[in-house]
Amino acid sequence: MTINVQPGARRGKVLLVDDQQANLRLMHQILADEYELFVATGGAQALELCERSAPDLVLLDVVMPGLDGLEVCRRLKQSPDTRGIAVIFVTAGTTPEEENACWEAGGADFVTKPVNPLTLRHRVRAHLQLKQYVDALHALAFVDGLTGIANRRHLNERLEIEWRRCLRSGMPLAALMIDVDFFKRYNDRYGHQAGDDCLKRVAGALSSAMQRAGDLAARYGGEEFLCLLPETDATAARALAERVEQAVRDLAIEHLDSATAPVVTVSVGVAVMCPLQDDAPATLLQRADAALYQAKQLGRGQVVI
Ligand code: GH3
Ligand code: MG
Ligand code: MG
Ligand code: MG
Repeated sequence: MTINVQPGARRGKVLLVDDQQANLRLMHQILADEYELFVATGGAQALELCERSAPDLVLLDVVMPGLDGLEVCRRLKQSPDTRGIAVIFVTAGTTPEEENACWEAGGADFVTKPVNPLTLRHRVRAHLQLKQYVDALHALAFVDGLTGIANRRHLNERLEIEWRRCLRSGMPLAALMIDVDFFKRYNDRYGHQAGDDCLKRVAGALSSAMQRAGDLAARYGGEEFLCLLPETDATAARALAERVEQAVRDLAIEHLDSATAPVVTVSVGVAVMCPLQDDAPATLLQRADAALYQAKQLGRGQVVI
């Protein structure tokens, strides 16, 4: 995630959704000079574009055949990946009930048809600016300042969400607790600045090793990292842990004071649980931490599950 607190610095991405070509053309004319535009003629296509193109804002028709605008908005607000997209309804329905349905579905605002070009421009501008501020705050609150990956607060939030999801589905949830080996010696020999650079590169290697959109790599604290892997069984979790361990080795960051290898290595503790009603999410992390302790005891630079 990029931190961008300067409103207007980036061209906003706006998705136009309407089943009537004439409406799409009109909105396109009004906004094309200011924004990067995407167009969908139905609800299903709109959802697909939201996932693929990650627009900042959607101008959403309410009445459409198939998936209508209200349902599209509800689905966008349900998914963590698309929840942050601002939705402005563009609607001919102006009764209190119709307006209320737009708010209830999760809309940020609405514009009435026939569209007044200036109103549309100003509403879009205002909501995009608001979204840039929200994104910037989100980045400050949920991203680790040194490495740029998720921080512990972000991890804890996602852990709660994924835990509940797995509780409902009965699927396993896996966690990798990762700790850099002999990192105190690394700092002592190469300096704190080099230590920081090393942590950034390790974080980059972890992020790259994550394969699925739902996987999360986070800085847990100091030189410890945690990867959360939803719907992942022990076999897959072990495979990923081995890959992570190798990926850090392959960075080939010199560490002549390490007792495992002349390069920076990590120890990885793996835990996999099918959440039950009586367990708490923290149990998963405790088990991963216990496995990590074992990996350290066994000589470091290895995976224990
Ligand atoms: P082990 O193999 O048992 O994990 O040994 P270790 O030396 O890695 O573990 P220990 O917990 O003794 O030391 C962790 C070190 O990590 C000490 C601390 O100064 C360093 N550290 C923690 N956070 C940062 C950071 O943000 N930047 C730098 N450069 N060093 C950090
Ligand atoms: Mg329509
Ligand atoms: Mg440690
Ligand atoms: Mg360590």
